[in-house]
Amino acid sequence: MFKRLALFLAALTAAPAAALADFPKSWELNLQPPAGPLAEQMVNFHHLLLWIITAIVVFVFALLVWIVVRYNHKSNPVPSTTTHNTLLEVIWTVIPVIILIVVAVPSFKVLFSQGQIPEADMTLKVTGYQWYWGYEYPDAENLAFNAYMIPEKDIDPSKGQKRLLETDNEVVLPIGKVIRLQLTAQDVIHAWTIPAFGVKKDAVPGRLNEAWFKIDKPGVYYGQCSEICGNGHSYMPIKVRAVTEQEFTAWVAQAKTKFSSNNFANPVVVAGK
Ligand SMILES: [Cu+2]
Repeated sequence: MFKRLALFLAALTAAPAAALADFPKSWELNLQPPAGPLAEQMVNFHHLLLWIITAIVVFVFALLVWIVVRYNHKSNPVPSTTTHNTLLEVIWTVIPVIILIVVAVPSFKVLFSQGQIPEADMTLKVTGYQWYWGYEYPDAENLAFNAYMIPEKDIDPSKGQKRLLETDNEVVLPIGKVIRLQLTAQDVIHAWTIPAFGVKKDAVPGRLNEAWFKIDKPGVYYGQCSEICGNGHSYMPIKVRAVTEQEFTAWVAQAKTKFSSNNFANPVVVAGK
């Protein structure tokens, strides 16, 4: 039985094949395959925890079974009256401490690599609105556009379009680049999330939050607003298309013309004026 369980866990923790579009699937088990270093770290940490938890559960369950079988009223009519055992008490204090250290060290590593933004190759500014997202590319002459969800009645499944996840404008980003994310909101708190990138950060009105990610695999990635922000909360998905650098440059050139009439990029505020 343990062999089976180990096989099952091994299957769970094995890296799934690279997917070209990462989105939630029916009856999905496990996390979405990571598309970048941050998500990879998180998934590895999750798997480490899974093994530790499984070992603890198996050990405690075996102890319980042993106690029930060996020390029930019938097989052990005269119970022991022992109350203290120094060695045992030291062991059951020290071992959990060691387990906690083994968990804490990699957990801080994951936390620090999320918090410390490496030198960024480009910036993407995201603004949350009730109920859509605004995107700005400050490095591309403030290229700016909004992304609204495509309503269910206009979804064409034959084109591979996904209900509640498709947007009218896609966020296009280059692979292999460190992307700094700047987040804010205009009305209430929203949260920008792409599970495959390992990014989830609140977009708060009046504040500028920062996060970063790097995408290793080209493809289409989906996420959703992850902060309950009103009755349109479930209708502000995020769609990112990760492309090569050349494709990205070509897209920027084309997008500048497409979105040239947009003028909602943040006005420059000069102190004292
Ligand atoms: Cu929202």
